[in-house]
Amino acid sequence: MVIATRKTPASARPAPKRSGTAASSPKVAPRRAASKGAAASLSLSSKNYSSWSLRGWLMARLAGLEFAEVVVPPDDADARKEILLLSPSILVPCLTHDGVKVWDTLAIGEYLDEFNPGSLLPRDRVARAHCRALCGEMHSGFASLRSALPMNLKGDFPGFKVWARAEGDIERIVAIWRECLATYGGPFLFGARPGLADAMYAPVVTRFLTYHVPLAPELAAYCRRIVALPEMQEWIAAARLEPDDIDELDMDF
Ligand SMILES: N[C@@H](CCC(=O)N[C@@H](CS)C(=O)NCC(=O)O)C(=O)O
Repeated sequence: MVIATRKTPASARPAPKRSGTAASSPKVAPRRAASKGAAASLSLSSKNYSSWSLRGWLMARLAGLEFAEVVVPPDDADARKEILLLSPSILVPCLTHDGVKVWDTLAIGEYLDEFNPGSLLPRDRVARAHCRALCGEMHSGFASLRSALPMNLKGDFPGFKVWARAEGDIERIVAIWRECLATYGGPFLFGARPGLADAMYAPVVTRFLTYHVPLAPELAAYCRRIVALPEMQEWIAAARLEPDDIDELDMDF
């Protein structure tokens, strides 16, 4: 079996500079947590198309976990099957760390926040409940947006006509982002540093950019801020290197 693994040595990279108040906040958990000596791996599929892979990967990076990527090759059916079977859900992402296997992206996010407390979830109980609620909303909802505007980082579709049903999803997401930025003061959804909510909504950000969804200036600025994160730049650069002729995958993007 061919498993493409790539180590992402968090400790070997310089701590990313954050914009706005992010770099100056002293009261947050260090982004680069010690890996506690435990080997970790995260299964992923296409970086161009797989929104769940992006969410899980971004969470792991934001939590400072050192991990190897186990990439599902699009063109090798046997290897693909074998990697997907590493996860009880037969889906990516699936995190393996310190004798623990965690699948399903939201569970991975919760696990990572326990690994590095405060790295992904707000420390305040009320804000944490709010964060969990809107991450849950992303996890279980917005089906119209997901099917009408699939993630495609290499795509660029100016003038794209958004299906009416997806408009409702977009309005709700705009309301969520507005409320978060107003309540917690930005520049990220829950304040100074990007966290679980930003990771959950990151593939929505890229969809809005890919399909040129018109946004108010402060929300367009939020989208630019997310794609400017060094982690996002790294992911997008890798997506651009993927072959163009990946067959349309039968998955929930
Ligand atoms: N609810 C799951 C959804 C995961 C999911 O749908 N993953 C897709 C990729 S985006 C998948 O693994 N599809 C199977 C495949 O790649 O063949 C989660 O939160 O992780």
